[in-house]
Amino acid sequence: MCNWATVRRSLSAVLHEEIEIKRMAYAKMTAEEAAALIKNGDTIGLSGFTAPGTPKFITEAIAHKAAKEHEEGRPFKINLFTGASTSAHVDGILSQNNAINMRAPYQNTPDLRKRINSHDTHYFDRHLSEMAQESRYGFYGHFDYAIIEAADIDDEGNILLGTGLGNGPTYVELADKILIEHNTELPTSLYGMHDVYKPLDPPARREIPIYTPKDRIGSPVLKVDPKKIVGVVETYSLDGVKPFTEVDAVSKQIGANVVGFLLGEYRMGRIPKSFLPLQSGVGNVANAVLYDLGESSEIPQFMMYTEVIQDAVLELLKKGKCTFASTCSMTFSDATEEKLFKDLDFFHDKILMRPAEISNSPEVIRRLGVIAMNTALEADIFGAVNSTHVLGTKMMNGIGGSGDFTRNAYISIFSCPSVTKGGLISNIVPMVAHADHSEHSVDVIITDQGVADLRGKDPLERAHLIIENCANPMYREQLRDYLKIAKGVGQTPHALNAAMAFHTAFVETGDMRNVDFSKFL
Ligand code: 0RQ
Repeated sequence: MCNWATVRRSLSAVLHEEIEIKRMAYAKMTAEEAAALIKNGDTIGLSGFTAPGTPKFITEAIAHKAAKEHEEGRPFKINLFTGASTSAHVDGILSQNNAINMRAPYQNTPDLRKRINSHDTHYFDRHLSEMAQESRYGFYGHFDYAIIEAADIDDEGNILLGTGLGNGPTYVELADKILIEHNTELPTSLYGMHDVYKPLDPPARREIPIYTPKDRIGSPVLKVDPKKIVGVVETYSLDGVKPFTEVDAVSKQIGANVVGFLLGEYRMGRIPKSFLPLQSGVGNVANAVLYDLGESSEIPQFMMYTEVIQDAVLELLKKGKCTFASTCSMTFSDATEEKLFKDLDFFHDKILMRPAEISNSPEVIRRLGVIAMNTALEADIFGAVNSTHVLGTKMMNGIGGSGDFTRNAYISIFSCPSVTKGGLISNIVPMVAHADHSEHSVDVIITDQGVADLRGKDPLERAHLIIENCANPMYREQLRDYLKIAKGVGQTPHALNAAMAFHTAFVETGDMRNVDFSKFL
């Protein structure tokens, strides 16, 4: 058994020589030396969730190694498993060098997106809550290495993690060998902000004992077998997350509509007086919604049970509007990350980082009554949502955690602009070209035009609400025409030969407004 008091003492002594001496127990190496250990075909699991907590230097060195191997005519690709998306230091540079054979469960970099869509890289996007346990079940084969970013490590294999956890706890258990990136930019006073917990697997699985977002159930450090650690690379870097762009008018309007909807629910008593924990996806709209919630004097203090907290949340915590955030990662821009580190004493007991299978646990999400707010690429008139495939075929990012939260939330909200590309694309379509979230899981659709509350509505009622409240006026007539073509056949009327007419109009003419339903009448 580990003595946490001793661990805490040794971790907080990082500035003293004592811990430096202890760390000598592990082989110190450069990122290049670490990369030299990696062989073609190796399977690697990384710590982290989005850029935070994700290694940055060894992966770059692996990319350079791949480039050299390719130049010399030898194959070199790795299989790469993470918690979620990574960064230019991982998916970006590895994809530029065509060094990824298999990738899961989520990504968001343009270079990797290209490799996936051109079949250079195999990719499967998985519900993020499932990745760790499925790796443990052996679904994804043998893990050769885990690469973990650490704020500190002691000689007993107790790792103080960085600003994101992901599936690190599972990957260190499964991998033959562990490489550590010891990032000295990360303050050791992060100690106490992690809650590392791994559930037992079936048939031994018990409840995950989280009853409020604040509940701590695991360990403040990740305990690994020190004999597996084959090298420690000293690094120094912030996470490199870009700041948000100025919120545009459309995002502002969506944010206002989301807040208006939540306020209405609150006034009607359908959200309890003490409010409910919020989950918010990533991106500008999600950030705008949170800022707006912070501005509303009627919305009471709330907590978050989410997978990612962005810049807005730090401000809400500072103001006291958000009182606690349970998350998998602190996806802050560098400027906000610096603010956090400077004021860590204040934020220390207000943020808890958990592994992805806990931050995204369907069991906990359902128990806590989380209100989920995610972004759609497109939604159809009956309420199905496409989050992943542009025009039904091209992978954008992946399902990420949106499915974990949507399916299990107290209320599941999807928002998106009513049109994209200056109106060439309607984000409300007759039938989604790829379905990630069915109408059974989606409760509310919100665009800049308005709100469609789908709860308790039958399919035709939903269609009318979505067309009249959420579709852009420039597309409403065509959507009404589509319903006429469908002629009320069946409970969920579709004209199967015309269901993709919006998408085909875009593919053929570059503008969905050119949809011509006359041939179907
Ligand atoms: O294209 O890059 O060429 O400008 O898609 O669209 O409006 O910038 O939206 O960045 O908020 O991302 C669903 C992708 C939205 C994201 C998605 C084009 C549009 C633009 C991006 P450009 P925006 P956002 C938490 C939960 C799944 C995972 C998830 C996502 C680009 O939110 O990946 O929710 N979600 N995880 O022009 C064709 C349409 C389009 C379209 C937009 N209908 N057809 N192109 N675009 N709508 C996070 C984690 O899980 C970690």
